[in-house]
Amino acid sequence: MAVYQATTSAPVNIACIKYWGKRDTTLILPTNSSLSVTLSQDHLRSTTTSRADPSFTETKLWLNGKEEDIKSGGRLERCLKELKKMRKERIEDKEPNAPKLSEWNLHIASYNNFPTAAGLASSASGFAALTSSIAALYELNTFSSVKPAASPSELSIVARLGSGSACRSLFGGFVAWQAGSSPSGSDSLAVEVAPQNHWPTMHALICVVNDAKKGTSSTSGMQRTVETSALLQHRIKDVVPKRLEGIIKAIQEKDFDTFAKITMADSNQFHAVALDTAPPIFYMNDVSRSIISIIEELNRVSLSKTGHLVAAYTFDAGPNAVIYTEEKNVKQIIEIIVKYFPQSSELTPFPDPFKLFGGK
Ligand code: 2P0
Repeated sequence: MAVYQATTSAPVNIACIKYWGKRDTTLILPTNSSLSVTLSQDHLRSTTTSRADPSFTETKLWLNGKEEDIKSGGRLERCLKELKKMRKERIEDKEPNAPKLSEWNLHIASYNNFPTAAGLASSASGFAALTSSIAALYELNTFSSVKPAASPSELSIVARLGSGSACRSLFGGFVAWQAGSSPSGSDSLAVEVAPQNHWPTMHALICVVNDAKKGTSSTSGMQRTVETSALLQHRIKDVVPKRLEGIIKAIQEKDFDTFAKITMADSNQFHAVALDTAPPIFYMNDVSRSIISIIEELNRVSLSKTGHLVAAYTFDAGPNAVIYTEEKNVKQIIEIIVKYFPQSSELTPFPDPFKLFGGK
């Protein structure tokens, strides 16, 4: 008896131009386009195994070994429905011998190798791994040797139904999520801006300031911002389009100074719109702000000596910092961060406070 099972993994991505706000909360359509870097090392990944079997009486999901409820009409159900539809219409209806996997229940098990929901983008890698695992199980990416039944951008639409930022983790390297304008969401998808090997000297250092679960979830926080922040409207209309154009050009030209300037400005504006929300949302803490001061000072000195910046900080919906820097500066940045925030690895198991790990 054949076994139908697939395991894939997907990494976290860290946005340089932030997604914050939905124009459609069910289809997860954003109010602005965004751009991120997908980390390539093994530290921050979700790995998902999916199995389809005619004997399964219901579809079940385990997250980090614990069974989770599957909410009727929820995000996971929408992803599964879409993947089953693709399997049926693109493979089973065309190929009479293909097993009817779309009619069978699934057992899905997913693991994160890092803290869940600590502002380290666990939903991004989680829904990306889940989508790619079921796509592999359903042979959506391999069925035809001429053209896959579903392209990575089409699969990014499915991952987006699970969590907005997940669509960007379907690609490696530098990735844009185009907001799109169709009410159906058919053009709200991820595209590759440049593969990782285009700029192999680019590194991301993750400083884990706090790995506790965050206070205000991104999903509820961003809708409060949409409802109450006037600054968000200015950001959507007047700021993001120009920044997106600028950072894509900077990536294409491997212009670190422009990349860094735009990344830091966008992180700061994202936290400004969080503060402009009623009631206000605070994601950064004093340690986060100290890291900003350290990087700003390093850049000021470097700019006066060499005419170039050395690093860019960015913060998501939590206090943890991600520092983008080029390979030649990694050692200097780690040394200075560790000097200000000594590691205590013998006292705390992974992840330590202020733990740094590099990733391209
Ligand atoms: C981003 N964040 O672009 C931004 C920056 C957080 C700050 O995407 O409701 O977890 O599942 O679509 O994807 C967090 O939002 O929210 C996020 P949902 P998601 O990476």
